[in-house]
Amino acid sequence: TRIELPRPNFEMLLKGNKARFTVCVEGNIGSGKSTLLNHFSKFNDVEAFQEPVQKWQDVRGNNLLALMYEDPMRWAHTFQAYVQMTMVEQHLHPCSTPVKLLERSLYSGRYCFVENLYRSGKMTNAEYTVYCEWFKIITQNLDVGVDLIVYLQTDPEVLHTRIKERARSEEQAIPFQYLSDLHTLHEEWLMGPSSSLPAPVLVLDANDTLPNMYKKFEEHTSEILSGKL
Ligand code: TTP
Repeated sequence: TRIELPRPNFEMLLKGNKARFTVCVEGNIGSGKSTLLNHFSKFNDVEAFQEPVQKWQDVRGNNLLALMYEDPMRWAHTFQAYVQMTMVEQHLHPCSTPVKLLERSLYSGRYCFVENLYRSGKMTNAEYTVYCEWFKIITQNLDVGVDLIVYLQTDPEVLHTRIKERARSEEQAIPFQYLSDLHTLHEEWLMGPSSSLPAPVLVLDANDTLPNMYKKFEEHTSEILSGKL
């Protein structure tokens, strides 16, 4: 007997999708991505998709984020594979407005976090290869393009203080070196002569106070809402 598998109704998905362009917000841990998303979600034309950290903290009772920080050699690949899956969901999710605003993307998982875990020996060559093969299949076959990247560029020293202040329990043992390595990879990917950039980059200095950040968001509203530099 054949099992009837449910099939996605692509026509419905396409009809439900009104997005004309996709903007994703990138930046190191604690750089203020959620603040930017909250600010722009007030606009009628924007639907903002927050990163699903809560999902990573409770995969049928398993806190994958905590496991990854406690024992990266054992859990980094499982965690990043799951992050990649939830990112695909965000990219493909129908959007009810012209502007789709994403917190992070498939690409920072690949070029910043996974690259860092591999280079620091926390992912084996086999794990890295499997992850990258999935990434390639996804990016070559699914509609996961972005039109503009907003990069919240922040010094790792500033982030270290902010992360301690916000006290997300899983992150309390993050060493300064980890933030500094992630910073280098964000810079390599977004500021260098990169062949792996999916879209043009708007760079905002995000070392500033909150009121000053809101001013910068306002100054750059037209670029962010038009998806163009
Ligand atoms: P971030 O994606 O940097 O989100 P954030 O909440 O720090 O953003 P902001 O303060 O700018 O609003 O990271 C969330 C947590 O998940 C953080 O502990 C890093 C971790 N993480 C990975 O380990 N691998 C990944 O691929 C991603 C996307 C996050």
